[in-house]
Amino acid sequence: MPDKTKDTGKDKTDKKLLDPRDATICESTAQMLEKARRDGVEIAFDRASTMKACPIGADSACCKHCSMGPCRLNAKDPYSKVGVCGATIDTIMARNFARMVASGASAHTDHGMSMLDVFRDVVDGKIPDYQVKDVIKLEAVARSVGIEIEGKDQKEIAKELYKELERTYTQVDGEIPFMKRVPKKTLETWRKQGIVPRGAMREIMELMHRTHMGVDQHYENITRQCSRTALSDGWGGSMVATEISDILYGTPVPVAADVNMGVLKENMVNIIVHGHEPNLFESMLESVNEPTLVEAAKAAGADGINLVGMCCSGAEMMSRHGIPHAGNFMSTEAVLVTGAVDAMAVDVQCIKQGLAKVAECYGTYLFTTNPRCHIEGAQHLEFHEHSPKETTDEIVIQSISRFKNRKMPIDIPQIINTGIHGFSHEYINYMLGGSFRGSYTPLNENIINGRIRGVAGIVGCTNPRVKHDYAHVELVKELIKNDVLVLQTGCSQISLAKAGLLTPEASHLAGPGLREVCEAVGMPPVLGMGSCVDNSRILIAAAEMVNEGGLGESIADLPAAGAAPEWMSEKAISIGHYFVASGVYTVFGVTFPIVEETKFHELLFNGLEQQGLGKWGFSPDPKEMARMMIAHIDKKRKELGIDKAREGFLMDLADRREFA
Ligand code: SF4
Ligand code: MSK
Repeated sequence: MPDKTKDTGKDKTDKKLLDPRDATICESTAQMLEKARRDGVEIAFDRASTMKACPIGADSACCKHCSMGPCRLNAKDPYSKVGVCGATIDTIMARNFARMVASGASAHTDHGMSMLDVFRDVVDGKIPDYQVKDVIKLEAVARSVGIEIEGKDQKEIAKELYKELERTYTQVDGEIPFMKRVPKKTLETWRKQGIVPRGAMREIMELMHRTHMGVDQHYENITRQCSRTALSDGWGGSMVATEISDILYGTPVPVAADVNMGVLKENMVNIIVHGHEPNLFESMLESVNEPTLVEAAKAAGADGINLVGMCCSGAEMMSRHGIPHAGNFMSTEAVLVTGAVDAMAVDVQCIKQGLAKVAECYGTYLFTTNPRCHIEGAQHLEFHEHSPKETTDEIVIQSISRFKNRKMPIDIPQIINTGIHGFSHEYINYMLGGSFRGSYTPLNENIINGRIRGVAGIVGCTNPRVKHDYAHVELVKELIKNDVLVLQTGCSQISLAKAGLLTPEASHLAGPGLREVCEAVGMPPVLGMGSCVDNSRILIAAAEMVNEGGLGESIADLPAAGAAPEWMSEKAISIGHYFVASGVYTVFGVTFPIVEETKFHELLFNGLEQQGLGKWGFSPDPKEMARMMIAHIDKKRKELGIDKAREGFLMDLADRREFA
């Protein structure tokens, strides 16, 4: 632990450390970063300040795929050297990129497959604690993959759906079920390019094989398999995860929810669930409402039990049930510094190992619950879907004992932001079209008539290499100001919720056209759709917009763009690449693992678009990012012949103002 200098309250390494308000725009996180330093506790912001990123790795100009290396190439003169085996910079970068896609896709598809396992056992009556909650969704998903539902009972439909969706993972040859949801022309392009995915297991396995030393050594061919694998995530594993979660736990509809560290309560037993799979969280929701446990909490002197989410399972539970949310990825250590968290239960993905040390410093109980994710120093209490409450009840019991024996002073930043979350693509359909004529027609019409300039999906992580939350907020403000409707998921949704943009009142920050639509419908200009796996909801919304008509024939024709301005995970690369392969211009911030002016760079940033797919973009500056996305949206409007309509709308508006 670093030495403290008592008079300033700062530790001796401070010279290298960022001012907390330069590290984050989240006031709660900044306050807790200050407190952590006073307490002599190190969190990721400070680790990032003191550990410089490796410049060769940042450019992806190194390879360690065999023991003839590791080989380092020269990013400044990329064609001056090759690896010992002769691998060029393009092969090395494409292989590294492909392995990020493979890893990210594995995370989502393994999550989806776990959800499908639970669904099968629920349907077979082996898990009495969960049920099919959303029968309408069950039937809709079954119909969407071609299952005839007339005359069949719920169990029959569910069993058939399980069998069909299992192919998403295991299918050796042929197209996976959700290809039926892909707009015709997009699917034709994929068939032409040979990138229609088979089962995710096969695609990921083949991608790992191809990127082994001495196998695929053509960056274009590696990228094709990259696209196929990423599509098996977005239109496969991730989509199954979202759809099955909705079927089991309910499809989200808009709900008011509180976000930020002020949702912690000093006089209550505070339990945080952090991770990605909803099963643990759903069971915890049952446990914290168990009368005997509530009584036990009261007997320990608490006013009750306060269940709070973080990161993506938090975003999912907030969207589905309005559970309060304490913050995104970069606040998960900081929240423990409050001293108010009695227990944090984690499952999989984006769980920093650093949590264990911080939890130990503040006496918080950290529980790992999934067999895939143990952390040295954390207590492992394995969660079994067949007896879920055994684990979650035990976590609540231990949390109560920690409350009773709290030793740390409590310091909770008293900041809460209330917003509206839970815009599933089904609800967008209903909201815009009304209950009797639910459709995307009004959205398409408002895009065609120019009130809405286009649609942007702003998603992804937060990252201590850049000012936390800043790029998300600035980018989204710039987009809505320019009449671009924003759809959000994951940690980005939490950044914007903390900035107060997930409220109908935020429409005053929108341009005149978007504001008019938001005010007419009573919706925020920024629609929160759930966790990072729920990016599949954005894909479905995009497909619906194409199928509705008037905005081209493929996703690549839409006046739409995507961004992950503060990305950090391999999952984000897989998500980015499935959006690109689906036809979306996708811009990343922070850094991009590639050397510019190489053939691989040209392929990702230009060549894929010429093949009828989308393309990658990069800028660390949110204003520039917005400019790039808006220019792309305007280019698409022009190609669709609807650019004049927007000019007309803006001229009408000027007239109306003049005569007002
Ligand atoms: Fe070097 Fe080639 Fe081995 Fe990579 S595969 S470490 S480039 S020799
Ligand atoms: S949790 S992948 S930091 S969005 Fe889904 Fe957030 Fe990114 Fe993890």
